[in-house]
Amino acid sequence: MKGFLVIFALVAAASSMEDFSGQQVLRVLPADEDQVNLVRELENLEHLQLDFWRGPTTAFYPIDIRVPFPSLQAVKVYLESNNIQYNIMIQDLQGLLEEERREMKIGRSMENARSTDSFNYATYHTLDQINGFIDTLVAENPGLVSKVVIGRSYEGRSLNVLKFSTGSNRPAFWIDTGIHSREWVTQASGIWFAKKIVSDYGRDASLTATLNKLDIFLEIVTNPDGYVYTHTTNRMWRKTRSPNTGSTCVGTDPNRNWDAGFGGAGSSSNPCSETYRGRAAHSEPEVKSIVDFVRSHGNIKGFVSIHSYSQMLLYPYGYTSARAADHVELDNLARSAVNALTSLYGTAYTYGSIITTIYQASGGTVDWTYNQGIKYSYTFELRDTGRYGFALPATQIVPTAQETWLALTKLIEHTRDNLY
Ligand code: BPX
Ligand code: ZN
Repeated sequence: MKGFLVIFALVAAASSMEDFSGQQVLRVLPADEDQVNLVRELENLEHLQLDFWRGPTTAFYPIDIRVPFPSLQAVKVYLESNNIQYNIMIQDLQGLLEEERREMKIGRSMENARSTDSFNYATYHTLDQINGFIDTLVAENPGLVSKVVIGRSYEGRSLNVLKFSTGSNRPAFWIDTGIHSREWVTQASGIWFAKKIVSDYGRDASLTATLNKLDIFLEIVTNPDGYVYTHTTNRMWRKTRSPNTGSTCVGTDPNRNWDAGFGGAGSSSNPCSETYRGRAAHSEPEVKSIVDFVRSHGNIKGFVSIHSYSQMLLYPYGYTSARAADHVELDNLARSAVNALTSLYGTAYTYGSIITTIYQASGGTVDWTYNQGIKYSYTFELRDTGRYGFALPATQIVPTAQETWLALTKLIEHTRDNLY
């Protein structure tokens, strides 16, 4: 009887999870704008259920599309008959995700939740495990780290922010990871950054000087409802989990929901779209909580919002092709941050304004923070460039976090040394 119940529980748990069997991720290479537009037409065919992981943008920029099995033949025939070049980036997405789950079970079985020293930074974790890590880190470092709850998610989860501080009323630097829930390497990197900060304080001269001048705020799971959903139901969930009136489609893109060019090009009014902007600016509690926090703090000098994938360091603007007033300074600092990042493992990054480097996107996080007067506003797109995309193997977590930290350090030091 007990054995039967265990098997039943396993089958039930497995069947509640979205199955990606037979699905592939195609990389499409449009040769001209006509081909880009032909691919755009696929986007409008809702019955195909395509998930655009990246693009479409413009000619020669690869477009990565997750294609459900029933649509695969039709999409391939469409591309071939229009002479559009493509290759299969991920042959077997379900196989990759099953490997990811196997690795998680093994990886977590080795750690001792009671200490951040025995935490396994090289595996992916659930929300409960990350919240446990946060509380343990605070308990271990009472004079340095505290937890600030800035609000509640749509489903009522606490929005936890780590505060690293050695004094009061300091100017601050903000970092968030995981605003798009499926970008798992970002939350995992956020955990590693938190441990790195407490390990370096009092040992590394530059980080110590930073924390004697600036507070650092770090929100690791910025979209907790989405993150839980990626573990329980659909590994490829990007948006929030708030319902939309008049639609059966759930969720808003929290990186199109900010009051900066809200509603403009590069965002969708369709609740079924992955870039749905929401019914109004700041409609999502996950976004509004940060807005309220930034406003009430009043002295945030640097703001970094971390995504994956594409290997890019981006700065405003995304909603307009107008140059930011600080364009030259932001660009020079981006170059120095990217050079530092690349120096560790040779990982190639591009950098520039959002609209010129990735694509036009309205209602994005750092366009809003920049317009609020936070000069050092940046977005990262971490590893990789599409070989694994959102299903980045856990073996790449620590190297990704390490190289990103070198770039982040450049941004933080420059902010520290150029307070305004
Ligand atoms: C990043 C910052 C501001 C506006 C857009 C971006 C790109 C980001 C997005 O479309 O929200 C891309 C991503 O990280 O969500 C997913 N991806 O393309 O890999
Ligand atoms: Zn993202």
